[in-house]
Formats: sequence, structure tokens, C-alpha cells
Amino acid sequence: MPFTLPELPFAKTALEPHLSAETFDYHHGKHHNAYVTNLNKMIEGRPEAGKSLQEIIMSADGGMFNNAAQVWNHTFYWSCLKPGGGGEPTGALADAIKRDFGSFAKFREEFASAAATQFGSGWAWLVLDGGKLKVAQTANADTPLKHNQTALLTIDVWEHAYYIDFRNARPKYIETFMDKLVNWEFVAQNLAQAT
Ligand code: MN3
Repeated sequence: MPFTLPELPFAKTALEPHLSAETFDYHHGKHHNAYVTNLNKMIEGRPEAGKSLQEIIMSADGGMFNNAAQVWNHTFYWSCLKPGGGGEPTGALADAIKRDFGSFAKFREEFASAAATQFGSGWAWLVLDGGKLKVAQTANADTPLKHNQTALLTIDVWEHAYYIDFRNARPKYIETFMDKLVNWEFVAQNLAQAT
């Protein structure tokens, strides 16, 4: 069964003016779609054709890993966004952030710094690692699953994620993501499922 491009969990205009419909036309309609198409070509007629996306991520390397991981990373990233999002989480997630980072402000600083300093293409993450919340960076398609970490939140810092709306201003994109876009309910749900 070939993989399919999942629908965005919101209308492509829903995050304007922060992330435009044009960004989603390219980022979801062209980039994410290309990862799905490439992966399907690579697994056709091979044992991987019967595997789940996670199984392929764990066992594959090279181009097959890159495309499988990028399919997963992008699907996860869309769920990390919502209209009217951002700000601070509440409840058990807020408590866990305070426990492991000292304060929300400290977490925010560490996450934003990881996103800003990831050299070239990649991702910044909030992960659960050995029962603790941590900030992580991955390059290119690399993904926490491959490092035995559970992804809780991510920001895509490939230039294709922000160049249409923010040009070269990656820090402004990161600030907008934190202030206006993070879907903390999704992050809380990921934490609840992992603990
Ligand atoms: Mn991307």
C-alpha cells in the first residue's frame, strides 16, 4: 500500500498572515508531496512496501531513510501548528517543562537557540528522552525516532519552511512560531501518550 500525502490539519490560509497559503502550496503541496512520491518509488517491489513508515525509518538508510523521515517529520510539524496558537502551555506539560528546564522562559530560549543555530537544513525539537524533556537539533531529514527519543514538538528550519514569508529572517520565523503558532494541545497529547 503506497503512502499518501496527508491533508493539512487546517485550511492553507488559516495561519495567515504568519505563514501564507503560498508557503503551504510549496511546503505541503510540493516539498512534502515530493517526499511521499519519492518514497513510494523507492519501496515499490521491495520488502519495505509492506512496512509502516516508522519501520522504514528505523531500518532504512540513504535516500529511502531521508524520504521516509521527511514524510514523518512534515506530518508531525503540521500538527505542531494551529491558528491562534503559541504562548505558554498549561497543566502537566507546563509542569514537566518547569521541572526539566527550570522555567518556560528557559525552555523557550533553549528551543529558539537550537532552531536558530541549526546550521543549514534541519529541525529543532522538544523530545522526551529517558523520561526527561530535552531540546534537540537534527540535520536534514534526521528525526528523534532514530535516536530512541519521542518527539513532542518540532519546528522545520529548512529555508523552504520560511523563505516565502520571512525571507532570510529565520529568528523572526522562530519568534512567530513560539508566539502565534505552536499547538500546545498537540504537544501535551504527545507527552501524555509517551508517559
Ligand atoms: Mn520542510
